Amino acid sequence: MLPCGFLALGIPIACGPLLGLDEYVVEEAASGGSPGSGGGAAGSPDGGGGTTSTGGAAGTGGKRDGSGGHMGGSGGDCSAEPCGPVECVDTAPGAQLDDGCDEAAPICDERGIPTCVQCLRAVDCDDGIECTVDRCEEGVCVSTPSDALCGTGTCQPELCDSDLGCLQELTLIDDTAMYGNGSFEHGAIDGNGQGPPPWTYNAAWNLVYDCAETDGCQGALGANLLTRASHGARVLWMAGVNDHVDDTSQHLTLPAGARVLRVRADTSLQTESATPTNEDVLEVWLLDAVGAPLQPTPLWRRTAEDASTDSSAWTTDGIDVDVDVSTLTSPEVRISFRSFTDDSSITDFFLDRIRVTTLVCQ
Ligand SMILES: [Ca+2]
Ligand SMILES: [Ca+2]
Repeated sequence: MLPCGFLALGIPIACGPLLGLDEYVVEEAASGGSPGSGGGAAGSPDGGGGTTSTGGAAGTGGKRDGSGGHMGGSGGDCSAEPCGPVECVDTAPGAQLDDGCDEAAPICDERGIPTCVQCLRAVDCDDGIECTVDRCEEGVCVSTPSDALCGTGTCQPELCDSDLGCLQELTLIDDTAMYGNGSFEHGAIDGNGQGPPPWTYNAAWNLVYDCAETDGCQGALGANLLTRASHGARVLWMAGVNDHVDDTSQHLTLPAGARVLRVRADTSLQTESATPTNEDVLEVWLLDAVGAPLQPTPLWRRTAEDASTDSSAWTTDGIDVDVDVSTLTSPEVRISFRSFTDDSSITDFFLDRIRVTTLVCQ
């Protein structure tokens, strides 16, 4: 270990890990008493007598008030840490705000060149969420959600959300007939613009098509760019004609304790023109039981500008949006997929594998 300086009576002060250990002990001790007050005169060789932790405290006190330590040492080698400029002084116990630091990084870490950090130990990083593992990594707090920690939480838990704590994710719509037929594979298409259930379709013609029978559905991009389903054989085919409004929706009953509604679907958005003058739009809305919007804006929105002019490929989870439902006054809602087209340049909005879940704490 390199000596970094000498105190008045020629007692060397060591740099690096040894000093760091001493300073660390001081930080711990400070939370139970007054930092820097013990151990006699600053920099005095009899302030503590060497390698005990109280001796370290004395040395730290000296450095803090500038009367001793490395910068003031006589004839020492100051080429090694912590001889550089300091940005802070450890003046407060534990994780409280030290001189020279701010709320974002309140702790003055005096191991090495004094530097403001978020934390020295994991206990400085408690985020108040029961199921996150809080660690201090090189002065920065890292909180990692752990589902395993939700076993005894206050919710009926399966998942740890890093903001909300332990939650259970319940399925409202998936690709099964029991849960909302989100891939449109179950039940009849009746030919009169309705079916399959339990979706409600508001359109003059069918919106669900079997794109396997014809080995692909032909949209605006033509016969060389046929569209198939992303799951099963059928797709929800919104828009596809000019001057039209299509709506596909389903009633949902949110379970008690629902905090977040999560809506996901695969998308294939295709258009003849992706210029701003093509005003075709696809939106996802959360509505109340009689169809009035529960939010001032759609949960999700894409236009013809977001659509492809040369590909019928699917985007997995092209729709992936969360909405806070914790303050809704009624658990009875509708999830609605709605398209609007203008009077030129055809756009096709294909959807499939719609999934809706809710994160619950009860
Ligand atoms: Ca499907
Ligand atoms: Ca258009």
